[in-house]
Parts: sequence; structure tokens; C-alpha cells
Amino acid sequence: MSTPSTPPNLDKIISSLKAGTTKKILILTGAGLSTTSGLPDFRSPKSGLYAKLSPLQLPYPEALFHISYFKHTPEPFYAVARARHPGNAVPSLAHAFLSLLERKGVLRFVVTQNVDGLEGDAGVSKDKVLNVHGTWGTQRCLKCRAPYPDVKMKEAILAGEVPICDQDGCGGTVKPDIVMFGESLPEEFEDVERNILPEADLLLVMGTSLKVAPVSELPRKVGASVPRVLINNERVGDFGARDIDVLLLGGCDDGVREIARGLGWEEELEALHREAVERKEIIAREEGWNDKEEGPSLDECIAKAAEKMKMRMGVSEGHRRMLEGHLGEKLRGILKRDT
Ligand code: CNA
Repeated sequence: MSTPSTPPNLDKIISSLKAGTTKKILILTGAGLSTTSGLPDFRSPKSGLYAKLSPLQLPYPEALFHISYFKHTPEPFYAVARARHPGNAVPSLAHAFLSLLERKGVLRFVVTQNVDGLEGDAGVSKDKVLNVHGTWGTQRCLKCRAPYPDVKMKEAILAGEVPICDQDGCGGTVKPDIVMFGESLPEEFEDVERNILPEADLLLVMGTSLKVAPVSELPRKVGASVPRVLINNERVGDFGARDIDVLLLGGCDDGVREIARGLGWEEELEALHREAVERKEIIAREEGWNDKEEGPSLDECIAKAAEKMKMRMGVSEGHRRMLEGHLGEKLRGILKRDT
């Protein structure tokens, strides 16, 4: 961590937690929470997904997750799905920290932009979490909206193939229930803004670049007297603009360990983490997700997909320009999920 000793504002927060006066923590998380679980984020300069996509010649990196692009070209999404799917990923220490806060009775709510479900795997109750960008947990046909069986979805992901609806005569593309760019957020997000955010007595933001609206606006909407803690590799949003802000710049796991240590909860946190990892490993084995060591890496998936795309679609400079023209207006400007 960049902070050699506990910052004074963090000391105050720790004292307030110990005294029982902080008891309604609202947490906002992003992809950085899961990078130590082996799932790459989007925007980290070298390891992030966007930095690796150039072989696919997408009009924009975000096109991979844009509903307009996915509707006519789902192949790249599924080609990299295996290396990004959480089936075989285990919760990080930071995920376990969310569960610990719930056990201690101080967790009001978690809003996660992640689609990996690892907070649930760590033991956080379903009613305490909003997966504001959906999850990989379920899937349905884009055309007829029929749910698609988990087993078939798993087969398609492991093969890097596009799953096709199995309803008679449909043939539509299947999409996991994640919220892509250009799709609406769940209504519950409004409920968070209206009812949960005003009650919160602490905001903890972890592992997000705060680049995706409208979730990125949450920290600004928290009352001026409410402490805001950021645990992230870099400073993001308007963190640091308020005197009472606490910035723990560094890894999420290191940040939560520092807080847990201050509270005397470190051993409990480690134990909770170990249990969550063991639990998830059993589930992953039972569900038949291959060991990651045996599966292709993200770079390999991308190289293979690029080759396939070239062969199947004759991707050329001209084709790329045509796609750019088609999608340009939709994808330019600030990328937003619709509210
Ligand atoms: P992002 O834009 O990629 O930002 C990630 C942020 O986390 C950056 O600021 C990084 O510096 C920081 N970071 C990365 N690793 C760590 C770490 N170990 N400790 C501390 N900080 C770290 O991702 P956002 O979540 O902000 O963007 C929102 C998108 C990303 C959501 O719609 C997600 O669906 C999507 N996404 C989700 C996953 C997942 O579910 N695991 C993975 C990749 C992308």
C-alpha cells in the first residue's frame, strides 16, 4: 500500500466500527476485486482485457460487450468467454471481507458491477447484493427469450462456440444475463439510490475505475458527512476531493487486510476466505468446470478467435471499416448502460 501507516481518517472509521456507531456500510465494487481470482478487468493498462483485443480488429474494444455488436457478431464474445468465465474462479480475500462485514452486522448493501457472482460464492447473502450489470449465472435466447439450459451453456463456453437457442425453429443467439453496453439496468438500482444510499453511514468503493455510468455517479451522491473509503490501484472519480475521504491506493486484498487488522478481525477474515475457496473449489469440480491450467489463456483464446474470424467472415480492412461505420454512432461518446 502507498500509505506507510494507517491514515488518521481510517483510524476514525475503525474506532467508529469498534464502537458500533458505523453499522450501515454501502459497498460499490468492480472488476479489480476479482483480478486476484484470475479474472482480468477491462481497463488495467497491460493485464486488462481492452489492452489485449487488437487481434480481433473490433471497431472499439467496448464493442465486445455492446448489445448492438453482439447481436450480429457474438463470436468474439464467446471466443474469450472461457478465459473470463467465473465457473472455476475462487473468491478473493476482498470478497471474503464483504462476507465478514455481513457477519459482523455492519453490511447494509453491496452494489457490484461484476458479473462473476464471487461475492455470493464468498457467502454474502443474496438479498444484500445487487449485481447491477447482471451475472453469468443464467442465460436466455435473444430472439424468443426462452431460458437456455446451464449444461449446454457450459459446453458452448468450454468449446468457445456461440450457443444457439434449442427451441423448435428459433435458432436465436443465446446471451448470458449480463447487462451489456446499450442495455437497461435493473430497476433495483433506483431503489439503491433512493432508499439505501441515504441511509449509509460509510461508503466503501473497491476495484473500479468508475468509468461506467450511471454506477460511477454513486460516490458523488453520498452525503457530505459520510466517510468514503477507496481501495484501488489508482485514484478514481472525485475521491480525495472531500477532507474525510480515505484513499488506500494498492490491491483490494491488501486494503481489506489492513482494515481487518485494525479491527482485530484478520484471523477471522483469513478463515472465512479459506472456507469460501474450499467451498467454491468443490462446486467447480461438481459442475465440471475444467481446471484453468488445462484451459487456454486469454491471449490464446483471442489469437484463436482472430484466426477464426478471418476465415469465417473474411475480416479485412474494408470489413472493419464497414463495421465501424455501422456501429460508430452507437459506440462513440461516453459509454453508458441505459438507466
Ligand atoms: P475496470 O474499468 O476494468 O477498472 C478496474 C479498476 O480496478 C481499475 O481502476 C484498476 O486499476 C483497479 N484494479 C485492478 N486490479 C486491482 C486490484 N487487485 N486491487 C485494486 N485495484 C485493482 O472495471 P470496472 O469494474 O470499473 O468497470 C465496470 C465493468 C467491468 C462492469 O460492467 C463489469 O461487468 C466489467 N467486468 C467485470 C468483471 C468481473 O465480473 N470479474 C471482469 C472484467 C470486467
